[in-house]
Amino acid sequence: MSDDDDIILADLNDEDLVAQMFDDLYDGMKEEIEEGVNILIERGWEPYKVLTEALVGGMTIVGADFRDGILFVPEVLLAANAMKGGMAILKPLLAETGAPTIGKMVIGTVKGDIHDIGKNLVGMMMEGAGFEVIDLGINNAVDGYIEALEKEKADILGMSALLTTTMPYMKVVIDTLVEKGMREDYIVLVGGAPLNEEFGRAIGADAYCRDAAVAVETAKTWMARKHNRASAG
Ligand code: B1M
Repeated sequence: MSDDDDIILADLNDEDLVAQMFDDLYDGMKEEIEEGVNILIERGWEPYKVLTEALVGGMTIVGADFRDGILFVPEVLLAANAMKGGMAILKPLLAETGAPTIGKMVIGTVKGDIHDIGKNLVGMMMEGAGFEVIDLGINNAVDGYIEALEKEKADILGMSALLTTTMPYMKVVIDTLVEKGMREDYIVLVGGAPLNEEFGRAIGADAYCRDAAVAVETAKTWMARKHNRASAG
């Protein structure tokens, strides 16, 4: 991509600019993404269109290649960071225009666990896919999750655990949701290296997500089901 140095983004037409932004996002070029976003906004693009067509479109390619083992964590973190740069410009504009988000997720690493790289990646990819993400950080006790779910009127609870000693805490959170009669109000997705599908099922989660790309796809699927249920009922 050495030719990229010679490309003047402002000289490209919209279609070529978006294609170039896909490449730049893939290559984790944050400044170029920020510049591209600013150019599209100056050309009169709605912030939501910039988000979905230029950023989410690019991130979909990154997510697919991550899932297929073509891209690895460092590259995805760079792409996510570039995306965050673009999103930081769009965030206040989106808030002004009231553009719809696909859904709202509260996510956090469970009590006793301070690993947050994977959770952060999931949060970024979810934001990239158009979800609003409330990140509770690390070492979250059940009360913190429940308070946030209620306060934020979230659709999805995402929990992360990287230790075999902390993953059982996810069941504590889900059991508490059941006890409080709140379990059916939320889609519960879990992830983290030591988990697997069987564990996800055993603790009563809706789905285990192997990685960030799967988390995005799973969240979209479950949100569509939720909307279908709501419109049927
Ligand atoms: Co720790 N650590 N660590 N560690 N650490 C592991 C997890 C370990 C497997 C290393 C090993 O021994 N081989 C091991 C756990 C063993 C076990 O439980 N059986 C371990 C240990 C033992 C420990 C300590 C106990 C070490 C010690 O102090 N003696 C300690 C525990 C601290 C604590 O939490 N209380 C500890 C500390 C640390 C650091 C602080 C040094 C650092 C964390 C830094 C940070 O996160 N800011 C760290 C790191 C970096 C690791 C390894 C090397 C890498 C984890 C990582 O970031 N992976 C890890 C070894 C490993 O996993 N290979 C290890 C990259 C990340 C992108 O992947 O987190 O799996 P991952 O996330 C993926 C998916 O799992 C999924 O999507 C992500 C993106 O694709 N996903 C979700 C994750 N969360 C999700 C949530 C979702 C959906 C999907 O919600 C919907």
